[in-house]
Amino acid sequence: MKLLSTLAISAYSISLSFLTIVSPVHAASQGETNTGTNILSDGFSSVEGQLENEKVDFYNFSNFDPGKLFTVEVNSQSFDPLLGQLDSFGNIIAINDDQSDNNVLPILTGEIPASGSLNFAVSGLRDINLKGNHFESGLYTLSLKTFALPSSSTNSTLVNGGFETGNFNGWTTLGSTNIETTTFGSGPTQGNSQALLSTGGATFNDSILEKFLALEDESLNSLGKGQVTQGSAIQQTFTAKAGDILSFDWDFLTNEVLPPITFSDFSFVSISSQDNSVSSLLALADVTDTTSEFSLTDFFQETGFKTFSFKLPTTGTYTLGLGVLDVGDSDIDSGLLIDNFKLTSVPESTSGLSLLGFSTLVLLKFRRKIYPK
Ligand SMILES: [Ca+2]
Ligand SMILES: [Ca+2]
Ligand SMILES: [Ca+2]
Repeated sequence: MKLLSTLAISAYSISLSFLTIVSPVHAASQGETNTGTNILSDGFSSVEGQLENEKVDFYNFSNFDPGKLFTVEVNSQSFDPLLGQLDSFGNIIAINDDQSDNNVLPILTGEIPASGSLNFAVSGLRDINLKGNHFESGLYTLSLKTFALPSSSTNSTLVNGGFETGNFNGWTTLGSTNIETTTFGSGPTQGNSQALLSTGGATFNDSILEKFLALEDESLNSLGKGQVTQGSAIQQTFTAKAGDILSFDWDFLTNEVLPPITFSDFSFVSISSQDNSVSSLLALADVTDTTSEFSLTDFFQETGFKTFSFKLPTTGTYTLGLGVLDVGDSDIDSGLLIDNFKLTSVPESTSGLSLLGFSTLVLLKFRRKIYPK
């Protein structure tokens, strides 16, 4: 309700050579709906607009809670839009033309700044400098959603590890995440459902993902794959016993075709324990690992499914995170299929032997990295 009473939206349009205010400044007050502006519920607003060719429409949304996250997107049936975010001085902060490799509608995400206000520009395709260099026109809807950074509760054990509920029950997600079936073209490895994380769609930048997964600042860049731009992640917090083996199946997919190797999108896993005895972040695969296999999915290439396993050293609460990231730029999507998450209890006396039964090389490599000291 706070949003209803304080949200203010203003809109104006700029042509190539001069500034014209094409619609009066909107100031939404409680219980009032301005023409074309719908403040539907707490955290969600939408504005109907009409773009003219060689023009750019600007919007200001204010009085939001700083630190909350936002997703803003433009939908149009009649033209190919582009979306920009500007700072309070009018400098371009972010531009998106197409939200994914197979969707030309734009989407932007981020954190609401200290000012509590957000500035957006709607233009036509390829007008990346917001100068009105386009010949697109027609009706569109600008939709803005704000929400708090999702946080997870602790499950008594790992739940919904195969996504057979058909949703993310038990998990917490941030970004572009979907449940997929066999029609996707690869997997699942267990049951009928699996999860797909993607770098296309409503993805978030690395610092927001690090906050979401309780990782240190810059830790995703520190994996050495290049400058991370955006991605998606899921996590689950659960309790486990000492010696339990956590395992899951994963398949990294990408449309990135080498070269250039600078855009080495990759996927990762993070495991941490509440007692800090485990604090681990590992790359699962990057684009260089996918060249050998042609994919039957929407992606060009994939690694094929592999199994990751990890022995949990102590009884306690663990948080498991997984993600897929764009590197270098925000173009050309990559994805991560995951399924069959399991906690396997192993009797203490046989745990060493059983451990070797899992993908030994992978496990030894990970253990070395996990216990660096
Ligand atoms: Ca577009
Ligand atoms: Ca499954
Ligand atoms: Ca990419």
